[in-house]
Amino acid sequence: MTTLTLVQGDITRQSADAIVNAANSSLLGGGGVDGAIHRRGGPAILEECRALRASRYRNGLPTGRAVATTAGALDARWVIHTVGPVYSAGEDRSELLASCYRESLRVADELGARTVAFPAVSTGVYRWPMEDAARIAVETVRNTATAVEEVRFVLFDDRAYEAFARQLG
Ligand code: AR6
Repeated sequence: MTTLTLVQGDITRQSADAIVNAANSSLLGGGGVDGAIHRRGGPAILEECRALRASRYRNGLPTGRAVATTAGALDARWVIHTVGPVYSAGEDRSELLASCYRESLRVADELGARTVAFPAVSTGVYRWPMEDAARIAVETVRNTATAVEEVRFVLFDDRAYEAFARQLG
C-alpha cells in the first residue's frame, strides 16, 4: 500500500530515499528543480550524469524515462532523473508525463527505495498546466504497482500545492 502525501516547499530540503529530478535529456543540468538539485547536491551528481551520457545514454535520456544517480550532499540516497515532455496544446503528450512517474517508481523499486519525493514534473519551464499535471501525477501513482511506501509530492508554491490537494481529495 502506497501512501501519497503532499508537502509545500523546496524538494532539495527533503529527506527521502530518493528525490526525483525534473531533468532534460542532456542530463547535464538546467534551471528550476534541476538547477536546485545540482547546486545543493554538489558535483558528484553531475559526475555520474556525465558517465551515463558517455555509456548508456549517448543520445541523452529519452522523454518519459528515468535513471538514478547518487544524491551527493542531499539528504537522500539517490536522485532519480526523469525527463518530462514539453507541453503541447496541439498534441496529447499525457502518456509521456504519466511514464515519468511510472518509470521513476520502477527505478525506485529496483533500488529498494521506500520513500520517494517528486516535484511537479513538466509544470515549470515545460509549461504543463498545473491542474492537468496534478491529475496525471496522482492518477498514475495510484494506478502503479510499487513497493514504495510513501510517494511525497513536493510543491513549490500555493497554486501547485492546491492543485495536488484537489486531486488527492
Ligand atoms: N523544489 C520543488 N519544486 C520546485 C523547485 C524546488 N527547489 N524549483 C522549482 N520547482 P521545472 P520542468 C517547481 O522548470 O517544467 C530545467 O531547466 C516549479 O515551480 O524545474 O519539468 C530542466 O533542466 C514547477 O512547478 O521543470 C529542463 O530543461 C516544477 O518544479 C526543464 O527545466 C517543475 O519546474 C524541465 O522543465
